[in-house]
Amino acid sequence: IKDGWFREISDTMWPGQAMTLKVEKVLHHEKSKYQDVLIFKSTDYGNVLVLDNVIQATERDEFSYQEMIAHLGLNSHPEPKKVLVIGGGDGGVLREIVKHECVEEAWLCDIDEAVIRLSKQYLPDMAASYSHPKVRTHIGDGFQFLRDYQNTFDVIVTDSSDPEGPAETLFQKAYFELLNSALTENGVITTQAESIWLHLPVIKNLKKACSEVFPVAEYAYTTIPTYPSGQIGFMVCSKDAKSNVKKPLRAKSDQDEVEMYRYYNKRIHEASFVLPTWAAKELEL
Ligand code: AAT
Repeated sequence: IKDGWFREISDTMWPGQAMTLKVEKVLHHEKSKYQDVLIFKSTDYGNVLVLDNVIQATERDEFSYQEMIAHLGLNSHPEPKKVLVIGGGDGGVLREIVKHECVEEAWLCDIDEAVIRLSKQYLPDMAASYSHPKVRTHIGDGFQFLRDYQNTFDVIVTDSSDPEGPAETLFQKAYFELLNSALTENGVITTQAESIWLHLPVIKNLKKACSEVFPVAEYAYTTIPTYPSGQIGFMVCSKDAKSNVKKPLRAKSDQDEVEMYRYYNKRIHEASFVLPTWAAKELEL
């Protein structure tokens, strides 16, 4: 923070550019066991969660990311009952998951208790679902956690930070193999899969790794002003070779959608898989 502005500089992940937010007040700053955790109140984006100088969520635009990473997967499964989030310590993805009545249990495994503790304090709308009766919380590394589960979860959402830092292993093929075996028969995953403007080679590798493990592996994206370049994507994968994740399996009426979602709807589900020509070409395998 300099002259009242937070600057998201990363010379390796987004060289030569940086999102800047005006700071009203620093609410909390600590070094947790795994990362530097900063929470500040911005002038126009509400409270902001920053890990190792990278913006993870702002109250103003988080719904576009949390809804899409959750509902693209959940609505691509016929009846998700047991759902797991890896990462996602702010609780926003959990909030979206428990909106689905068919879900009986929503588990979360984040590596850093500080993120959960501080989100409850400073990001109450995202963290509200921690008190939901269907929710179970674990603190630990997602990669290690998954080793103990086979044939258990219908949908797994990996809401992880960028590959530099504690989330590095969550972008590797061995991780997708663990996800695959932790899933039930026709299980579905979504994972944070970076921006086409910045990380096409990373996305290409992710798509390749996912396609080697899952019969269906597609990239979709959302728009979000406070993530680098305003766009971030997801890998959406299914164990069911016949499944078409590009179209929701379970769709609500327009009226019900307006009540349930602020960003997601059945048209944007389909549209989010349509890529600009250059990116589509790069991601052809
Ligand atoms: N919904 C907020 C967006 C995030 S949060 C990423 C979370 O992943 C953090 O809470 C962090 O503590 C957790 N995390 C990191 N590594 C691991 C791990 N190995 N196991 C479990 N949890 C982990 C993502 C924002 C994307 C930013 C885009 N630039």
